[in-house]
Parts: sequence; structure tokens; C-alpha cells
Amino acid sequence: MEHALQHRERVGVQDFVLLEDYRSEAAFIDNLKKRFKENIIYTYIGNVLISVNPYKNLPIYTEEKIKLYYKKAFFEAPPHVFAIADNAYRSLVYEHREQCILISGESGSGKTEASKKVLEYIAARTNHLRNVENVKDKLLQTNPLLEAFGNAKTNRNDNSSRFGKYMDVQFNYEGGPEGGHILNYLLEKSRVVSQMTGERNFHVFYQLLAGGSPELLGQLKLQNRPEAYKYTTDLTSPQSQKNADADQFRIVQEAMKVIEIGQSEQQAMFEIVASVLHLGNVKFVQNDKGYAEILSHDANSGNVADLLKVNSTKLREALTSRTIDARGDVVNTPLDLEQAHFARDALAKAMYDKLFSWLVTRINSSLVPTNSDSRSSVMGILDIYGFEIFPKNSFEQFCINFCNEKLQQLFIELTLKQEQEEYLREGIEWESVDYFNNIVICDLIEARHKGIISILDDECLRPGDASDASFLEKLTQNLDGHAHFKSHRKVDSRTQKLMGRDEFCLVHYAGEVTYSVGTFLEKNNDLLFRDIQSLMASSSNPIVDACFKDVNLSSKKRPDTAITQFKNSLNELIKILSSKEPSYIRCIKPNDNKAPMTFDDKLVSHQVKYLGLMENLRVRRAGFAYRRTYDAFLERYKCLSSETWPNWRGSPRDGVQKLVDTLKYEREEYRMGNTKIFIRFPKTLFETEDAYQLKKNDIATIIQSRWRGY
Ligand code: AD9
Ligand code: MG
Repeated sequence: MEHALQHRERVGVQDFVLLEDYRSEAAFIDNLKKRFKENIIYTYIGNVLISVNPYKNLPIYTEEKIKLYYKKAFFEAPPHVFAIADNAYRSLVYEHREQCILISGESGSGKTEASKKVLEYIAARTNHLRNVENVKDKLLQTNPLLEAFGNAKTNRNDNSSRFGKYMDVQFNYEGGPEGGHILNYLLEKSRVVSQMTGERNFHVFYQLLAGGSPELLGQLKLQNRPEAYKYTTDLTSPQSQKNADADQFRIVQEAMKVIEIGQSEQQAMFEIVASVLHLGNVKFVQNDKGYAEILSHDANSGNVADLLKVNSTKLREALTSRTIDARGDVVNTPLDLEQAHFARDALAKAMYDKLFSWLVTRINSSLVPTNSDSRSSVMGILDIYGFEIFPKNSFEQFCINFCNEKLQQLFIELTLKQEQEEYLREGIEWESVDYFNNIVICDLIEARHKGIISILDDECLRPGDASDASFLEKLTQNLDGHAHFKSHRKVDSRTQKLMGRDEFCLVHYAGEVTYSVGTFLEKNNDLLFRDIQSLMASSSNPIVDACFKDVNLSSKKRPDTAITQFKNSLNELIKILSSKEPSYIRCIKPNDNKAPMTFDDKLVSHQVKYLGLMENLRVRRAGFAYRRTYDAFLERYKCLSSETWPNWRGSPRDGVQKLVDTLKYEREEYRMGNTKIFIRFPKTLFETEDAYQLKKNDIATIIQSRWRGY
């Protein structure tokens, strides 16, 4: 039999708090790597789960595994996403504490897969309950549907979620899922009109073209080749990909059925998808006055008009001219070619974005519990984009990284709070921990008046000559000297290069990121010309009608800018999350090639840094490395003292006291809480564990020798 020490050498420790040298990042990564090589992808830091994407199917999600986790308490089985799900479920159902599971990590690290495993576990865990089958089916089917419309193939992930998602699952008093609700964040709508080399548009376009029946495609006036459309020009797609897209289309249609999206609604959805494709092919020519024009026989704009049931002449006009209401004087100005392309793409993006939001609302209406009672409670699951540092970072990265700052702050607060509360509950003196509080960075971004968002909004709303350059100037004027802001006039310490004239740099908790301000104003303004809006509001496609009608065209008040809307929804989210008890899953991507069994130390080290894992471990280790309830501790180690072995009749606490007296624990090494023993150093625990393993072998030998009659 392998000795306990050898075993630890080979597979590492299952909880990072047991690392001897918990301050060393090298030791941390070494532990992850050892486990990864043994196909062990999960490790804890206390009750935070670290997951490394295996990029291959491991036999760790079987029915037996599921059962293992609902029969055992958190620390009795190896680290697993099921343990996290089970722990949250138990606290929710038996202790009535609302839960949320926060999943983070960079693109391709396995967040969405983890969130699906949580849902699958909950579905299996509640198998004995009746009348929830239908709801569970719906909850599970939201995934393929939302992924079709909100996921795309990127260079980092073949199935990358291009939106943030928070899903509440609502449980009845028996612990059965009875409904749900989804909040979506910031769909990457720029993808609708252009993609980087090697990437694709949202899956649904290809799925519809590959899997739609000839009848459906005929109605939508579509050819079955993505190459025929400018927005989906993906010439590299092999036949196998097309077959997979076609298969997936059937799964999506099935999901729509389960969610009870009827035939006519499906038709309206696909009409919009098709309109976007046709819109991308609309061609503009330059007339002799230098303005954009669409030829009257242009079939593409005609198709859009037919599908959306809007007047085709008006559509052509709306795409090539703009009505401006200047203090009562209505002036119609023609657009040049560049402006017309901008207007066309803005319409395509807006239609798709609104369709996506409509879909989320539609799914939600199908997930409303039929007979909810006041005793129901909620478990939230957050699957949201991780921190992004690209060679070139724009407005989108700024939003995403701001989101991560907020979540990091919540994480720090809640982890510390949880620790403090546990010490209090257990009657152990709290030892304060110093840590980096990133609230300074959150403030830098969102403070009123002088925060980056407020400066950006001021520039967007300022009439006159506001531009990306003037925005950058204002930033520099207001923020120069701030410890986390570097102006474009300074040297970027990461690259040692002078920043470009259109760049600024933020020192995020996860590292420095340089942002290019080009397009910040345009993306934040998110303008759609009024003529296009009012034309869309006249559509008799029920979804387009519903989406564009509520835009109040007569209102003089401008709608909130993109970043302000995002900030507000983010603050709402933080409020929701802070009211719940959190569990964390931190996902790590082992390599950039989507390859199994490959562990790139540098890449992992980078993620360990920006997930703040070393800080997390330091906080967790600041006091006691290990804690266990008295019963569990006594049960395992009682054979180590003749006073507690074979039976102990007193209270578990007294038993543990006898045990540690026998084992000669020093005062510094441990504390006795109300229900748990706290052990400060891993060494103490390891020595106890090693003694236990030896004893176990001895006992086995004695029993064996007795049996043999020696
Ligand atoms: V993104 O930010 O949405 O681009 P995610 O969501 O973090 O990203 P995702 O869950 O989609 O990543 O995982 C990427 C791919 O890794 C999956 O499509 C799987 O092929 C693979 N993966 C992830 N987790 C597992 C796992 N536990 N077992 C096997 C996995 N394969
Ligand atoms: Mg994802």
C-alpha cells in the first residue's frame, strides 16, 4: 500500500491550506500540476473550488459520483463541483440560507461547463421529488437555446459565451426546483457585423443555414451557404462543422419546444436572424453628389423589408439619410458611404441585441413558477466573463474588467466576512488580516464626478467637439497622479514602451491593462438613428415591434449611455449577490491550444495571479489552516489514544481534548471552538494523519494475524 506521504508527493494536497509553504506561488502551481497530471482537476482553498479544464472527458460526472456527493458531507469526499453544488443545496434547503455560486475564470477555462454541472447535479439530487420534472427540463434546456444565440467560436474557445449570465433557480419548500429567472449582461453585439480572423459570428446563424428545412430557408429567402453572407463569411468551415451545426439546430428547435416557444414566435425569431444576414449584404453606391444610395432593385434591402414587413422605400431612405430635429427645424441630411455603412451595421447590431434580450425575457416568462409559495428560496449561479488583457483593449474590455473589479471586491469582503463570522460562531478570537482592498480601483472607475465613467459620460453628452481625444485629455487632467491610473504621456511599465497617443493604462488588481480610447465615445453613445428606430417600430414582426416600440421617440431625455446602463445593472447584481451566501468556483485554463494533458506553467501562473488566489490562500491561512467538527475529527483519529479507543462515551469535544493531550499538541498549534477544532499548521495535521495511517496498518496486521490463528 502507498504510504500517506508518498501519496501526498504524487497527487499533492487536496486543499491548498495544507501546503507547507503557502506563500510560494511555485509550490501552489506545482500542487495544481501534480494533480492535473493525475487527472485530478479539482482542489480547494478552504471552501473555494479551483478547477483546471482537462480538455477531455473524465469519468467523474457519472451517476455514482453524483450519489457519492449527496451522501457525504463537504470534506468527506474529494474536491468536486458536485460538492460545491451539494453544500449550497443543503444550506438552502435545510438551513434556509439563500445561496449563490460564483464562477469566474478566463475564456475557455470551463465556467459554462461548471455551471451546467451544477444544474445537472441539482436536477439529479431532486430526482425523488415529484412534479418538478417539467421545470427541470426547462431549466436544462435554457442552455442550448441561449448558447445558440449568445455563444460563438472564438480563437480562445469553440463555444465561447459572449454575454454574462446570472441565473436564479427557485426551490419550493420541499427542495424541488419550481422555477427560475435569468439576467443577461452585455452581449458582445459588435460580433454580429464583424469577427476576428478564425472566429465566427453567433452560432445560430450557421445553425439556421445548415439545419433549416428547405421550406424554412425558402420563406426566409436564404441560401444554405454562410459564405453567401457578408456577416458570416466563414470560408474555412469544413463539412463536418456544417453537419454539427445542422445537428445542433435540431437540438435548439427541441429546446424551444420544451420552453414552449410556439411556431409563430420561432418564425418571428428566425425572420430577424435572416434579416440581419440580408442587411449585411445591402450594398451602397455613391451618387453624383457624393452621397450613399441603395439601388431600387437591391434585393437585400427588399428582403429585409419583406421579412420585417416595413415599407421598402422607407427602409432605403432610413439607411441613407438622417432626420435631425434642431430646435424645431426638421432637416433631412443625406449620409455619405461611411455613415450609411455605420447606420446599416448599427441596425443589424441593435436588432440582434434586442432579439437576444427578448429571448431572455421570453425564457423567463416560461420559468415563472406556476404555484409559487412564500416559503420558496433561491440559488443563484453566475457565469460571467473573466478578466481580459489583450494586445489591444477597448471599451468592451474596460466594461468586463470593471465588472471583475466589482466581483473581486465582493469576493474579498465576503471571504473575510465568512471567516470572521465562523470565528465568532466558534468563539475563537479573531486575528485581523491585512489584504489589498481594490475599492480604490472601483472608485477610480465609478466615483461620481471624477470617476472614469462619469468623465466619459460627460464627454458623450457634451454638444460640440467632444471626441475620443478630448475624453483622454480630460482623463489625464483629472486623474494624473492617481496610483492606479497612468496617462498616455507616461511609460507603460509592462511593455516598457511609451503608450500610444490614444491610450491610457489602469493598474487593475489583476495587473496593468492599456486601453485604446478610439471608439469609446461611439460605443458608449450606442446611437441608432431616429429614422431607423421609428421605422422599426412600424414593423409587424411581433418581436421587432415589441423591442422598438418601447423606445420613446418623442422623449427629449437621452437614454442612459451604455456604460451607465452596465454600471447600474452591475450594482444591482452585487446587491443580489451580497444578500446571499456565496460559494466560489475559480476556473483555470491549462494551455492556449485547447489540448488535454498539457500544463503551461506560465499561463497558469498568470491566472493564479489575476484570480487573486494567493491572496485568497493567505487570508484563509492567516489564522488556522484546518478545521473540522469534533465528531468527524474524533471518528477518524480516535484510535490514536487509548482513552478514546475503541469507544468514547463522553462528548465529542472532550474526546478530542483527550486525543490532542495524548498527541501532545502545543497550545500554539490549535484552538477548541464551540463545535470544531482549529489547527494552525498543516504539519500538525500531517503528523496526526501519518500516525493514523501507521496505526491503521498495525490494526489491520493484528486483525489479519489473529484471523490466521497466530
Ligand atoms: V468563455 O469565457 O464562455 O469563452 P468558459 O465558459 O470558461 O469560456 P467553457 O465552459 O465553454 O469555458 O469550456 C470550454 C471547453 O473546454 C468546453 O467546450 C469543453 O470542451 C472543455 N471543458 C471545460 N470544462 C470541462 C470539463 N470539466 N471536462 C471536460 C471541459 N471538458
Ligand atoms: Mg462560457
